[in-house]
Amino acid sequence: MLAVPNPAVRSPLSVLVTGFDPFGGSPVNPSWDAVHALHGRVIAGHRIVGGEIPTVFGASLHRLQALMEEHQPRLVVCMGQAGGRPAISLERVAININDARIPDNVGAQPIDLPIVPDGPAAYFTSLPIKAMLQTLLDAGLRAEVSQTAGTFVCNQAFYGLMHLLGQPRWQGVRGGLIHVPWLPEQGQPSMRLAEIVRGLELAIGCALATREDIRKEAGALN
Ligand code: PCA
Repeated sequence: MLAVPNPAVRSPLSVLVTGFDPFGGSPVNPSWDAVHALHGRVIAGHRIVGGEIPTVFGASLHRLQALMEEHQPRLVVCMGQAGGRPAISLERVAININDARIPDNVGAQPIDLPIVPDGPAAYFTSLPIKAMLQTLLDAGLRAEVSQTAGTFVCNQAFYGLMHLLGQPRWQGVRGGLIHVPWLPEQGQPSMRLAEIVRGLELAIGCALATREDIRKEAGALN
């Protein structure tokens, strides 16, 4: 769970980082393990607040919003597992659709339903994903810009996050979604937890330091 509201460790400059609970029959979710490892660290003068989000349509968004209200972060990075992907995926776009391949953790399986009825078809991340990509590649980590976050709970949280961040009260707060590969014990392709944690740490540091993203085609950064 983490994210305990402890005034002693609260900082006016916080970064909210969320991970999802295990789903789809797996006993672990590396996104949560990585967030757990980073909770409480300070990166570029910002305290990292880690929170767990249920892999449940609707409830995940409510939890995310509650964490944002509680911690008033400057930056929000949602993390999720994308089994089968070989690299840390910096997600560019969230789309306004729930189309579940498998049931979520309470058995819901929405098909072709909008996340926000009458909302825009898509939102782009406000994270500097090209600069983050460059930082991760320079550190020798496998990383990519991804053009789809899927249509399951992670995309829903990402869309909901960007929808919220568009409201005046969250003006100036940036956010987005990062997908991570399986851990070695879950299957292949995989990435070790230490690499995922390092990648997340570097990505957050880069996002805090970068106001304007670099403008380079992703393939040119390799
Ligand atoms: N990955 C799923 C939901 C929770 C998670 O970690 C997804 O990509 O939608």
